[in-house]
Amino acid sequence: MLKEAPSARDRNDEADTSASSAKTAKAAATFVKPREIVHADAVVALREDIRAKLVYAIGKTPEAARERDWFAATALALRDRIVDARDRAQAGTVPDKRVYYLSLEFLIGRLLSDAMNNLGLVETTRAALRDLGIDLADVEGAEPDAALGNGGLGRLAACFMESMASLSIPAVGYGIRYDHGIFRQSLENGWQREAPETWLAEGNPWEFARPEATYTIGFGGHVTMTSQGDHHIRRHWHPAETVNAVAYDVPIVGWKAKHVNVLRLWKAEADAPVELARFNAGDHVGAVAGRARAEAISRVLYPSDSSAEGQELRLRQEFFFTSASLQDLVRRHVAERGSLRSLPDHAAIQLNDTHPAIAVPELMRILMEDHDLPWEDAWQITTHTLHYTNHTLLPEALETWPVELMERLLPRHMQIIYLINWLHLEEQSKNARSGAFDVSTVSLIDETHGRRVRMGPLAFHGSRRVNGVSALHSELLKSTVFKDLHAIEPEKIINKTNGITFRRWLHNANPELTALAVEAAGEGVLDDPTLLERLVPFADDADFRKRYAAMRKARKERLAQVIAERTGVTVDPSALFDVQIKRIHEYKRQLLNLIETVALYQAIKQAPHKDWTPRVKIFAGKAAPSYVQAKLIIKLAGDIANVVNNDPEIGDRLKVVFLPNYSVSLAEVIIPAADLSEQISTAGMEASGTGNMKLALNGALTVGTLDGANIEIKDHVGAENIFIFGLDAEGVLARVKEPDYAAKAIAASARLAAALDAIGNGTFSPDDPGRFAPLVDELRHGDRYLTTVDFEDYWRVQREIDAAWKRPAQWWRAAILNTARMAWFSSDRSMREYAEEIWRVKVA
Ligand code: 26V
Repeated sequence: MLKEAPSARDRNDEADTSASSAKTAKAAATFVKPREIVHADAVVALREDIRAKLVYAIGKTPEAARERDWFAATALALRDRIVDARDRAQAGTVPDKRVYYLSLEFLIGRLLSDAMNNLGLVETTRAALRDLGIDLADVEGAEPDAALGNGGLGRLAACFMESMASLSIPAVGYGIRYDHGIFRQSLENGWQREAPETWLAEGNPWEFARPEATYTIGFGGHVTMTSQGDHHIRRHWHPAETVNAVAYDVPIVGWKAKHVNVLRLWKAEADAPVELARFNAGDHVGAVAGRARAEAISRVLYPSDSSAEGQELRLRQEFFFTSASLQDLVRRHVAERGSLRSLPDHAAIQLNDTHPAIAVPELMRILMEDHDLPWEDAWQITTHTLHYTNHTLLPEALETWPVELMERLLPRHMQIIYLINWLHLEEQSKNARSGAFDVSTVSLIDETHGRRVRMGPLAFHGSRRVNGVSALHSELLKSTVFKDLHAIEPEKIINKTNGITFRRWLHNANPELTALAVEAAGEGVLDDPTLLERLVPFADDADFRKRYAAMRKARKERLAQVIAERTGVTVDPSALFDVQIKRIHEYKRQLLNLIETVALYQAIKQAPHKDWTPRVKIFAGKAAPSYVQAKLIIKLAGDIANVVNNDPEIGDRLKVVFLPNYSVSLAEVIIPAADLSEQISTAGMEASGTGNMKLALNGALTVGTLDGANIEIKDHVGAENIFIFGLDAEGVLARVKEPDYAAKAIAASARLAAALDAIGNGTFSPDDPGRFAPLVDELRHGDRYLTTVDFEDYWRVQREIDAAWKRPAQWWRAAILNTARMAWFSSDRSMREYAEEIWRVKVA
């Protein structure tokens, strides 16, 4: 329940949510961009640099240049300034300790606004381009997203890279330079269609190719043994196949350009593009087949984050980038320090999920085979250098690899894993002799589904620290997936709640709100988000609330335009914008939201003259191409939208839109325009969530379950400024044990039963009445995600939200308090905690 706003008089006095667009356009114009002092000579210098890049690096005249060319020229001119900043800050210095962040995904989005903002050159660039007759917004729009990730895990890696640079933590991010990022989603008659994404089609002006940093990555082959009469048996891997990993560096500039880090992405290349012997023998096709096989490794990002499918190419990607990264950091360490024994003192490696977990045996192999260290020393170094972050508890997403595949692709690694496991189980059976401890529960090999290597336990056992990504998630790690390993090493699991970079998600995405924050809290708020707390008293200031609401209104008008352009649906910007944007997954329960939409539609139809709160339900998100139920949920959203949006009886009381091709840049448009943030996963299933943080920071009120970081958001913004509903994680565990819980929930709710009937009987799919039977049947007979169980409470809280929207003073008060109290969710805070408690690196 939202609290009363003390200075509120009556609702007409407040920033009314139905102000005319002319009025809000004027209000929007009164926002000034915060402080950048623009020096005329800096503008001229940048202008001439951009012009020179256009002419000499791109080879175009200003007259012939397209927006994409101006973007490349601008990026190149700014990249020079990033290089200068790096040389000013770091030239020739060797940091005491570096962080290596290994991630198969970096969901970066566009880099131009980040670079300009952190260089302090937003207005300078705008002015320089204006002199050239070019609009900065058009240039920004011409940058393709670097979409090298699926969702939360990849975006987190990108936020962390930006924060580490801003905190001057010496760090290298390691990943894959995919030719094709996450697929482009379009809707064909409401069905998701996937098309390849082509961000590199016109090159990448931010990157530096480093062909001198090339490593050989082996696959397959066999292992031999030698002994030099010292009773020390050495093993040698002779791969059957080798692929080159070539480095491409993207500089990441931190806030105020005080520090620059690098994101090093590996491209796979064949070591011999043409096998000459075969070519000369007349086998022209066979001579280039090896090349295609090698280069396939960095061709495309796997688009599934919902189930580990165990494909060989995926394992090749994981080993390829892990091995290249370890070889690179080992070489750097040896060059700088000589002995590898000091590796843990000067390097902290963070494994982003189990995707790089093959680092455990690969680092062992490099230390033993390439550097002749004995097993015990190699193990000591490995387990003091590696750290592992877990991002999911869902059993189907936990990686395991068939032993047979590992033996074929990585025979030496499989031997090392066997030995690690043997030593580990020996130790445990000694400890457990008295008790009834079953060592198979902590084994690195799962013998129950064929023989498979369990990558989570491998990463756990090989790491110094293991962390979850929210308080609840870390506790659940201890009591569920890693219960037995946790009992053995109770200090190993710690919590590091996720965060988001405020430079992107507040400064860049929402300059109008940033200007308000600066005005109320001072310029220091840009450096130190904890100063956002100074906005708290402004929540009770009617004039400030009015301006805050005007800011939102302006952003909603912009989003309404985007919605009209991309979906053809006209929405009223004064309606409540209710937003659910994230990957489509059953546990995230877009279906709960859609069933509530149907129930609301039916309720409006029954009482059209009631004083309904006008709502626009906005959905966006991609489904894994092989995830049949998720794709059907997208189709359902579209079918409901068609019926609801075209029902004259409904009008503007309810609109439903599904925005195609969700991306980082689309999120930057939607988030500042959201009034309500849907975070409605089944409790215990969303490890953290980070969209929840972006939306709350921008002042959307959350409707959510007690799951992931929602719990901590509630603790920070206050229980009266968030709408919590549904079972908590304990309640879920208890409820799933009750027989027929779904049938009982449906029987107890006529509203739910009617909504399910409508979906199931073809009300929204008259062309194919049985289309949604698979969704409805699953709810009636299984309902693994407790959608039916949480429905009534969700309906209740949504009606509470309807009522709250009609009290604008309270609504905007709560929104401002959300912005004011979200500072803790800055990824700077997350990175400081990792630095201090995991990596043990100093932060200035
Ligand atoms: C899992 C898999 C499974 C195998 C196939 C390929 C693949 C690709 C990615 C993933 C990662 C899924 C885990 C994930 O993205 N977790 C999300 O991590 C966010 C950052 O910690 C967190 O906020 C979300 O709650 C969590 O779902």
